[in-house]
Amino acid sequence: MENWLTKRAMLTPDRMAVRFENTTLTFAEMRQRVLTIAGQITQHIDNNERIALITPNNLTGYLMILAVQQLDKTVVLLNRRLSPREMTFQLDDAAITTVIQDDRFEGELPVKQVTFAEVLATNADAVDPVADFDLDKVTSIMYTSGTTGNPKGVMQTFGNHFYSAVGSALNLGLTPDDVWLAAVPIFHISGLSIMMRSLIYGMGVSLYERFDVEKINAELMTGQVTTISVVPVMLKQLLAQLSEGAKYHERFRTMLLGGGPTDLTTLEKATAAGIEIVQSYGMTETASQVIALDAASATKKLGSAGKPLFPVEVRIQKAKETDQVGRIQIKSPTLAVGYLNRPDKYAESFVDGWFDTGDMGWLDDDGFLYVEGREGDMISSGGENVFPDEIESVYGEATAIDQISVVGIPDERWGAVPVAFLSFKPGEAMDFASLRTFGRDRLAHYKVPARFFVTDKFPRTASGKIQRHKLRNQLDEAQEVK
Ligand code: S0N
Ligand code: AMP
Ligand code: MG
Ligand code: MG
Repeated sequence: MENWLTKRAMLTPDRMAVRFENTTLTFAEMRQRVLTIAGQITQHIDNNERIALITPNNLTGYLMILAVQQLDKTVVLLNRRLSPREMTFQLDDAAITTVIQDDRFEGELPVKQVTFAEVLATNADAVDPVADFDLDKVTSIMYTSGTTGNPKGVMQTFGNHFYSAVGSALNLGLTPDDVWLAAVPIFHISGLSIMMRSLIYGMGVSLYERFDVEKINAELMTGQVTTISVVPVMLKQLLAQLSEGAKYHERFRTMLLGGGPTDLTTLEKATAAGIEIVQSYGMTETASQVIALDAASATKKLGSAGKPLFPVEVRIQKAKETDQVGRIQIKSPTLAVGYLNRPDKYAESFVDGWFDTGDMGWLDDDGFLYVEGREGDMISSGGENVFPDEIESVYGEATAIDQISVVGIPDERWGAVPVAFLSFKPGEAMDFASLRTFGRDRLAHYKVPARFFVTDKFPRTASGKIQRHKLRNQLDEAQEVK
């Protein structure tokens, strides 16, 4: 397929491409900026096929992602909230020697670190854009964690992004005036998919570096934005800040909600506020939503994630014929082509050609999917996935700790947060501050347990595995570490 940026700048050069703070770029202007930055990048990198970026949602990071595409290289997008230790694993796995980072990023990494300012100050010619975007080319890699083992680099092709954008448009519709508000991170597929839709549709993006609730609510009332992607906590915050009777502009038509479970009360509040919520279900491996509600069913099927998008098939694999709930499995041209360096691990996720999501759910008689949660005690904190095993293994290295087990508990602000039950070795102890610091030095801050409880009772299965759901019942009796 012809280079999407070239094609887009030819088709609709004067349409708004992206708006960030006080800057607005048309597609023609954006193309020029991107080709210049691509030239500047070449002065800093080795002859690597992959370029790693650490960026929040700012304009420079946005243009950098597009620039990597123009260099015919693969962008490795690091979650900016990860600890240097976690990033180091990913950089090593992706064989990265140079990372390009936002000026405000502070971590020290065992690779060459080049700041955005250094890149932008470089004297270099604009590059000639690559002619084609090969649909089979791996264009982006983002890491995802699992119940066990190390994070895996999910390899997404141009074809994945293309089918994803088309599937979304066939459900949500498309107008030449569409503008999509991107406050979800561009280092996650929730945000990157908005960038890809923008190129493919010729759609404007209103980019937000911070999830500024007041500003975003205000923008949704101006009619300058037609669509926004949110995770459940964002929806909750928007609703809480919305004043009684306030209405979003009539041109605002879709709030695409995904990334984690939403409680019914929140959905009902949104409906009462007249907000058209399109609930969706998707993951990094499916290059964003693969299941989504349509606007007409939004209130009829409250709580459902919707039906498979046009290119997608879904099935529920049940353990027994009589079960209602089973494993959600997907067939889709948006399915990533693999985990970097881990073909074995990716192959294990397929059952008779169906991708096993690891999530549980059921389909009603009309074919609507209801998601019932994920195997392996995953905690969804503000749209970020947190895996107890990973936290336990990090804290297992603390010399004072004998045993530790992590569970998720409901949280007013983040939906859910991890808390830890632990026992110390004889004669040893740590206070809350040192436990917290230990975690924050090694893990993304959202993974650090919010509270710690001392216990000597770790309920186990016959095979010796700790039963986390039983530990949660001890919350009220266990002694909290202060
Ligand atoms: C909710 C967000 C925006 C909160 O971040 P905020 O308010 O900007 O925080 P900071 O100012 O950076 O930090 C303040 C303190 O808060 C802590 N913190 C930040 N985030 C979290 C969190 N998630 N949980 C717990 N704590 C958090 C910071 O650590 C800091 O504390 P200190 O100072 O102590 O360090 C932010 O979390 C956010 O952006 N969340 C969303 C992430 C996301 O997009 N997830 C989705 C991933 N999944 C997918 O992409 C697949 C689904 C998908 O594609 C999709 C999803 C949604 C909508 C549409 C789609 C689609 O299909 O297109
Ligand atoms: P990620 O790996 O960050 O892309 O997160 C994908 C995971 O988020 C899925 O495997 C689900 O566990 C969860 N998720 C996404 N959408 C929904 C939804 N609508 N309801 C419940 N969980 C969801
Ligand atoms: Mg994940
Ligand atoms: Mg995040």
